[in-house]
Amino acid sequence: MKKTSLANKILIALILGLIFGIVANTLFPEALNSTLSKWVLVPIGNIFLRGIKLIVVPLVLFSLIVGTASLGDIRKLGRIGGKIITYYLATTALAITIAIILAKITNPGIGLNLPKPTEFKATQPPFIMDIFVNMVPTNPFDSLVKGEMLQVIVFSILFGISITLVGEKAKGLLNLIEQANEVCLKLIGVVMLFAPYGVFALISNVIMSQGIKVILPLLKYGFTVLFALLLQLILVYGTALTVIGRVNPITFFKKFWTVMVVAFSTSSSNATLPVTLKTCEEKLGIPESIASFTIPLGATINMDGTAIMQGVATIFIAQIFGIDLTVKQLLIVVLTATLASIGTAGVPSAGIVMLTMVLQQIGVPVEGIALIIPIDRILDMCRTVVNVTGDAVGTTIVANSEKELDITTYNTLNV
Ligand code: DAS
Repeated sequence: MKKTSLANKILIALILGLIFGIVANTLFPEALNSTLSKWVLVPIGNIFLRGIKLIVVPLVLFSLIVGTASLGDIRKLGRIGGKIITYYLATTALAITIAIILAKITNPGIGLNLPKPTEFKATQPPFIMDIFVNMVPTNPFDSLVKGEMLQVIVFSILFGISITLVGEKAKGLLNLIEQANEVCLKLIGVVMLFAPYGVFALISNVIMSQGIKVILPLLKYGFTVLFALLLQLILVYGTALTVIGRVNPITFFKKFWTVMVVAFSTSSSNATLPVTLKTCEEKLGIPESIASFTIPLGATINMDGTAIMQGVATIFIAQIFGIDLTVKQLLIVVLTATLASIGTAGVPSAGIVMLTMVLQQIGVPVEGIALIIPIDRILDMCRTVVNVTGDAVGTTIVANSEKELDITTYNTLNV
């Protein structure tokens, strides 16, 4: 009998998880659900999440050093860095614009009219410029231990550049790091064997605990976000792959959907990073030297899905407090949400934390966030899919623009 591929096992686990979650939420007594969740689903889900997270820091460190060093000359690094950062900023700004236009059409918050709170009890979000200043680590070992991804990225890129500048004398060190990177990639495969169980546990636990009922009152807000995410996925990425990347977008999504399932079930770009890298290099024909530079960078600074949520949430919360945002305030939302998505960590619900920064910049009561938190878990799963997909789309486009995309591998479906 043909062995079921891991991808199919993950899809089956996703479907079974959704069904089990709905059945449990509808038919099982609350006591049974909480026991199941506490003793079975949460532990299994957390083991899977921790399993993939344990690889993230060493993988980003080694893959970025290898990626930066193997790009060869600094000029090429600058060229690729320039291309990918331009793409990331452009698609994020486009994502927020789509989100704001859609939210102004659906007006999700009109009619709820809550009284404006007297004072803000906002958690103090980081000052925008601090995000850029703090990117440079004072102690890379401390950043590695704490898993501060932006700082790990900056250190890895600078270290990789330095290896290139040292040249032949650092060849042995580079080989060692390349071997460590290979081991990390193999370790992903080992951990991913547990993925079907982890995906089942994560999905069924969220649906079992949140259920469909919690979504109803916020349906309009939720569907506006979901529709904007869908537009970004199909319209923006489909067009970018076809027109700029000059590759078949259908092929891309046929090969990338397992990564999207992992992103959906983990709600974490960081946790999905190992699978994104492996898929880009083995299925999409993207050279390691490019993917290991652009994917970790994107997982941390490129979050189109998060920017969409922040755009729609800002309009929604302003409307529920009867605040009509001016065009100037909307432009500030575009800029702030772009920067906020750069500073958002690739972990569950990080986008909500940074949303406080966007709301404060335009004087909208932060308390409104409490309304959207109940359905944010489900939306987080969906926006993480867009975050991760945007990274891989940009990487595919840049690889092809550098004439380094292995188009045969890309076009071969059963790779
Ligand atoms: N869950 C985050 C991620 O990993 C995004 C977010 O919270 O908005 O991409």
